[in-house]
Amino acid sequence: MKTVFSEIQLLHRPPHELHQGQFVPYFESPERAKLILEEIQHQSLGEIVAPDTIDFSSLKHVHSEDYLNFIQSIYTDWIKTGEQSDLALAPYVWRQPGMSEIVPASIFGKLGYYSFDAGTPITKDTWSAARASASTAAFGAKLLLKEKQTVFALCRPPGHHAAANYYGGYCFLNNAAIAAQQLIDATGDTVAILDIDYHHGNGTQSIFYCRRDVLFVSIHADPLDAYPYFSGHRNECGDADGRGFTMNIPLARGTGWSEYVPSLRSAIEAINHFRPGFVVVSLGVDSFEDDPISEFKLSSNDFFELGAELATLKSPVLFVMEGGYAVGEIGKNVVATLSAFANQSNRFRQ
Ligand code: Q9C
Ligand code: ZN
Repeated sequence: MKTVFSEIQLLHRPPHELHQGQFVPYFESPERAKLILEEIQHQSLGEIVAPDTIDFSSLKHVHSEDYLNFIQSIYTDWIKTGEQSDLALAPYVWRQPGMSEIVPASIFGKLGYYSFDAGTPITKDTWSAARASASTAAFGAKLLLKEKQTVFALCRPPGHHAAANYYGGYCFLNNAAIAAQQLIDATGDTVAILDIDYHHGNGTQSIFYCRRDVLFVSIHADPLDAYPYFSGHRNECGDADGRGFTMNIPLARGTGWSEYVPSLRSAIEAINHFRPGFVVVSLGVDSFEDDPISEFKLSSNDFFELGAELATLKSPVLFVMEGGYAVGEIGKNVVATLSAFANQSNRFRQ
């Protein structure tokens, strides 16, 4: 299995985040990606290739132009006001339904307008890293089309919380959505996105909510009890043309492998029934038992089982990296999933 990775992704390094009212070290650190890369090399998963840079017009197939302009320039706009250069930008006011939709002219007004949480700081290198992450996903899609073999897009910062016109949850550009759209634009085929990050992929869901060419299926912590709180309930199943093409499977905190696997199998069954041209797997390993911000109980061994179960998907698969914050085990857990997938696929497909 080939891996796509760009070093530029490592540049985004906020010093801290606002977490439950306190400043704590940023969980979504560049070390995460470095450790995954090292484990891929250590276990000889396959070749590692660098992406070319995605063009702005491809980003516009998923994100609104005004949002892209905002995320690209907000930090430099702020520096131009004469503020310190080593700080991280974060919003502190948001709009509720019923309030004005006029886009504010001020920096902090814009930050609130284009975001949904305060825990996702923007630094001088955020845009470069986010664009490199989107490039990694898009190049992964190209590689999948060219070589017709499973590809792993080692994306960072992650993407599944970012919607067409807002960021949050450590995500700025929706890498999985960008890859899916790339596959659709190149082939005219359909895509299923299977999101197994611990947190609901609210951004991906919202991007494809009214479309039937993309089936979005997500298994995640119940939003009654877990971030992002306002998205991911079972009754969210798509709208307009997309009604029936979003499927949410929320699970209780404390869920272990034996409770997880029936949901995983029904998700895979729904996807195989849809018969997509491609499957994009939003791979978060924050379902791990020792993840510092999550409450599922998958063990490192369970990630081998997870990879083997995913191999029952019947369409070509692009893996896109999302969350996972237990840095000590992140490499092991990701590579366990990918290598078990590769081994099972070899046995059952060819
Ligand atoms: N700092 C992903 O796994 N943090 N995002 C909650 C506030 C948000 C996780 C506490 C967690 C987002 C891609
Ligand atoms: Zn997550």
